[in-house]
Amino acid sequence: MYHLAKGIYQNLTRKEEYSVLILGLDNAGKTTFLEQLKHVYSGRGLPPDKIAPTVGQNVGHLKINEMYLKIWDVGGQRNLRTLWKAYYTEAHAIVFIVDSTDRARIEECRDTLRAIVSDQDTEGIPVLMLANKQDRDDSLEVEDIKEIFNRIAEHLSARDSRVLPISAIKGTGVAEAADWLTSRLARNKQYRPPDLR
Ligand code: G3D
Ligand code: MG
Repeated sequence: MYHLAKGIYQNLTRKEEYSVLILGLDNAGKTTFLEQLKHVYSGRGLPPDKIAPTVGQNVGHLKINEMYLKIWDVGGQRNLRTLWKAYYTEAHAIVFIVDSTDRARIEECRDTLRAIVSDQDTEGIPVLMLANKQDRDDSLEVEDIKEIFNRIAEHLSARDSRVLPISAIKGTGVAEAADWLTSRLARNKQYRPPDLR
């Protein structure tokens, strides 16, 4: 009887959880974005001056718009990028962060995104591109970023994708990004169902 009751209880309390992968070149603002999400949706999160370059990974568990998300921020240095692939099969969505002020590496950024979206393990999952650092005067406009990424549109056509402007440091656009993400996770639920925890 105890075991039956325990089993029923566990079934009722199991949560659906989605994994979101935050990718992008090093210095794009991935960790700042994750900490800002934590700040907005859980009241916690590190202040920007306490964020060090990421070695390995950071994970955040957040409830956003009634959905449980496990958000992975994986290091973006070139030698760490080969590790990303290991996360693809588990991911329900990808957030790709672009440093809009880093004109010198915009091509590298585009090539990196192309490699991600042409990998068969990411097929069909929503991709949100965030043009970060929009608070800076020297940042590229979101339209310019879209133009650059248009060239990989053929890899994105069969799935949901969007480019949105944000400032991870100030929090501008972060709620809109989270709203887009959760709506697309829900829409894609049949295709890539959540994990039960
Ligand atoms: P990463 O995790 O992608 O490697 P970080 O990037 O989150 O560590 O951020 C890299 C640098 O960019 C940090 O500056 C951080 O404060 C800055 N940054 C992140 N987001 C924004 C933003 O929206 N606007 C501006 N102006 N800066 C941002 P430091 O100086 O600490 O290296
Ligand atoms: Mg980092």
